[in-house]
Amino acid sequence: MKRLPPGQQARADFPRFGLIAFAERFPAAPDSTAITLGGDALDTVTLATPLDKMSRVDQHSDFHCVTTWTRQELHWDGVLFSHFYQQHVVPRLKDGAKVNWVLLRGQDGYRTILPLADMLAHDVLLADTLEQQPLSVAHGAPLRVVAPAHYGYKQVKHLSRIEFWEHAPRIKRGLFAFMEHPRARVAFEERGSYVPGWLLRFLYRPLIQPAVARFSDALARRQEA
Ligand SMILES: Nc1nc2c(c(=O)[nH]1)N[C@H]1C(S)=C(S)[C@@H](COP(=O)(O)O)O[C@H]1N2
Ligand SMILES: [Mo]
Repeated sequence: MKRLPPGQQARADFPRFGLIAFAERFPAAPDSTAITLGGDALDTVTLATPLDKMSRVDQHSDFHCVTTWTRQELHWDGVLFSHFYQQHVVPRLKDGAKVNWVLLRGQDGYRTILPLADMLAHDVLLADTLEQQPLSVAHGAPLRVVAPAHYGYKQVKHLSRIEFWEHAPRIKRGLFAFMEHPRARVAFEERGSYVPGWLLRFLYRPLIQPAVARFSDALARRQEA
């Protein structure tokens, strides 16, 4: 077995997971592949089928959630974000536009930011299959970000909108601002802000089981309805 990053513990399954507030939120259009591009670097445009005809890559990688669980060896398929950026974004950039930050938004209202440089890394994908099956609603249908060097909370599911900004957009989290790090690199244990990563391990671990239960109950209820 590969060594795990600092503070992580392997689990055998791959649970549907996230901030509790998102357990009951589902994508409005899990079959729509449309992505809207926005931000101050270009004029807003919606691409109906942005992945069509792009060359595909597959990837085996480990998935690390900030709450300390890791699922090893997932098999994703999709397109490289760097390729997507070259193909769909660069030709649309306004003259003199500077892009330093990418804001990623999901159909469920979830959002987060990453530096453009991190998004352009060789292993960042826009993935639409997992274990050779189309992405399920549980794991991010129709399309999600896969960025294995970053904690799960940067890997937006149900991706519907990508924005390109010169300055970092503010993600308002109020009292919970400590739960957001602008980069969230797993190797550096960048779990959050203001509080060291090793300390957050112990704060987060007790939250895993209740969150897994909430997310799986909500999904079961949705599938019954
Ligand atoms: N749209 C959206 N993306 C999201 C989340 C979410 O609630 N909504 N949760 C994040 C968190 S904290 C984690 S750990 C992973 C969980 O991915 P999984 O449900 O496929 O295990 O999704 C991330 N991306
Ligand atoms: Mo997470």
